[in-house]
Amino acid sequence: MINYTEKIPNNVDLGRDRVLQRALEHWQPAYMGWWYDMGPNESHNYEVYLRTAISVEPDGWAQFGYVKMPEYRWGIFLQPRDEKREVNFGIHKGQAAWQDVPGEYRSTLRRVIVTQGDTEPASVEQQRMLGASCPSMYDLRNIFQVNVEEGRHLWAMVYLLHRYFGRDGREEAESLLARRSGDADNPRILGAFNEATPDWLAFYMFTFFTDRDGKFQLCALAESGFDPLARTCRFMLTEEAHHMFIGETGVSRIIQRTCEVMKENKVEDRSDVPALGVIDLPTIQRYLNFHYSVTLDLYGSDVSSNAANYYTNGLKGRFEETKINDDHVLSEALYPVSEVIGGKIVQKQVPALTALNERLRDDYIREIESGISRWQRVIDKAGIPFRLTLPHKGFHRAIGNFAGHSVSLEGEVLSEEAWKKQEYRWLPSPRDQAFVQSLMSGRVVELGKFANWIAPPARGINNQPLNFEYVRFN
Ligand code: BYC
Repeated sequence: MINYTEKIPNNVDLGRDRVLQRALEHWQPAYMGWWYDMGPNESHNYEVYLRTAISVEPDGWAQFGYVKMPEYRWGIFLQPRDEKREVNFGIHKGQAAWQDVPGEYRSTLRRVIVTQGDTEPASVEQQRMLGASCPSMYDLRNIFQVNVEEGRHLWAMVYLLHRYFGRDGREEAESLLARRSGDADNPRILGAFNEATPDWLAFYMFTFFTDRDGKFQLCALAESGFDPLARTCRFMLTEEAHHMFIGETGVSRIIQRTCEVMKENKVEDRSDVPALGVIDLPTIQRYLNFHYSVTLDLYGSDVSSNAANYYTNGLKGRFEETKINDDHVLSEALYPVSEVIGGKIVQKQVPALTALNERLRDDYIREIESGISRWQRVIDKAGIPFRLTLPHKGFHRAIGNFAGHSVSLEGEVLSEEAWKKQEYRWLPSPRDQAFVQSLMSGRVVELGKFANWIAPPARGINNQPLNFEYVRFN
């Protein structure tokens, strides 16, 4: 169980380590300052029907109730330790999992933890203005739930930095509150976390695509030989699942509403759809193309010596490492990666050890494909002849072997000029964005009411009805 009587709720017996406790209590007001500045805009007095973790056990960890977000009990929760856990891959395979940071891997581990930690406040910053245009109280509550949990994920990484990395760790923890998403001088570390999330379609796409990168990266880190990192990521994953649910159902509900309105109005020509106040399917496809391609970049270069070193040294594993049936050392194995040579995309085999980013990206793509087919079913059920497709892996990429090449949706290598001509057939144009935002010009918060452009969800939160007061504005 989690101890909520302390200033910082935790299940790591924080009270026994006074120095650490004081350091974190010193960071806490800085975190609150950041939340007041960069957390959801004008929300500090709202009472929100949120779930809070009460136990790290898989059953019954959540408790629901009204909370003012600045009073949310952010804290430090690790999955319980398995005394028999070992390092399961790389050159240290078979050793007892490390309870402390091995000296030689200190700076590498710190960098990975900082990169992970940096994404959490970044996403809160990206989403901070969306409350003003929410499509319902249900959706407003959901975005706030995501935001407070991302805040907690930041706490999770900051705990590791303070507990295991001394003074450098404390400095990194401060920098995590100083960088800002999209800031020209002090941006967030990874590309996608500096993009704007200007509207709710973008928010749902982000939670479907980008939070799922979170899932796969956390799964890889949950295999780490550094046990405290593995245990904290395991607990974070339970929260991540809900964020992806919000994304998948959010987009699905938008598609459903569009299809309903098209059928009601017997629309034949797609260009008539926007006039009906819903988002046309080609615009949804262009948003999908954008969020997918930007998220693919988050896996890093296709061939990466960093990734090989993380693996060899037992710091970051593969997705479901312990379920894979091989030597877990990868000294001989090969893996295919794509490359652009002479205007053509070709595949070549490279040492699997160097292709671990690509492998994780491929695992991710498989899961994305099933999600897209669930969205497609909504369109098929309505009998509308439209196919959602995933762009080619090389489309609109800025990191890895495809960076610097102009690849079409179908995977044709084009001249930059030819690509530019098609850009706004493939990616959201300023006009698309202006249109989507025009539908979301104000918030919808009457009990049980939903904006015209989105269908209600199948059920409410925690078995509450859809007309439940999920947020009290005071
Ligand atoms: N943008 O060998 P390379 C989440 C840098 S999302 C900018 O290709 P490596 C969440 C890279 O840092 C999950 N820079 O890459 C979701 C390196 O720079 P340095 C976040 C990039 O190191 C939603 C250089 O390029 N967690 O949790 O193998 C809401 C060459 O590196 C990018 C993690 O990412 C980019 N896209 O892998 C809230 C896990 N890609 O160090 C939360 C931790 C690469 O040479 N991070 N670079 O200066 C990692 O494991 C690795 O850092 C990466 C990159 C997989 C990101």
